[in-house]
Amino acid sequence: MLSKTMQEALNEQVRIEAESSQVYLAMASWAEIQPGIDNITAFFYRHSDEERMHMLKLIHFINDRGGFAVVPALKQPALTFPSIKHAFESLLKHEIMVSESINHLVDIALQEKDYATHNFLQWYVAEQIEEEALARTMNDKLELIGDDKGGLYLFDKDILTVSVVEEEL
Ligand code: OFO
Repeated sequence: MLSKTMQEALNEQVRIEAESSQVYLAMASWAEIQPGIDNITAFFYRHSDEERMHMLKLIHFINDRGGFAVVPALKQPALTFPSIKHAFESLLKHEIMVSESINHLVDIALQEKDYATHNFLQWYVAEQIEEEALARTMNDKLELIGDDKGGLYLFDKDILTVSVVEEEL
């Protein structure tokens, strides 16, 4: 059985994962109307779906442990971006915020001596390491590319490889 404190904290994470899904969905919709970046667009759509999966995993866990998962109201995310580089910078910032939130949840699980939740959260800890690393790599590449349109063309091709690698993980 989840403590009230643990349940509230997990429900807050449900909101964060749901908002993450919205954030990346908005990036996908914006990217879709930019010319020539179909694979970046697909990456954002897929990332949005993954965040929804992260949210659902939490919802099932809360309900399975005798709690009640609350479907949250969501705020509207940023809808447009000055450039693709800005979108990916914002993605990295968002993932760092999510990692901090997961770490905070782990702290609470330990304080509550809730070892089942602590164990469950390790999946999220590992996932955040991957997501942050991926976001940093993409930002580094975009930094190198600068305003080079040919570079962006290759980045869009390259992101297909990232998608394949991610699916294999
Ligand atoms: Fe849910 O991992 Fe990104 O935010």
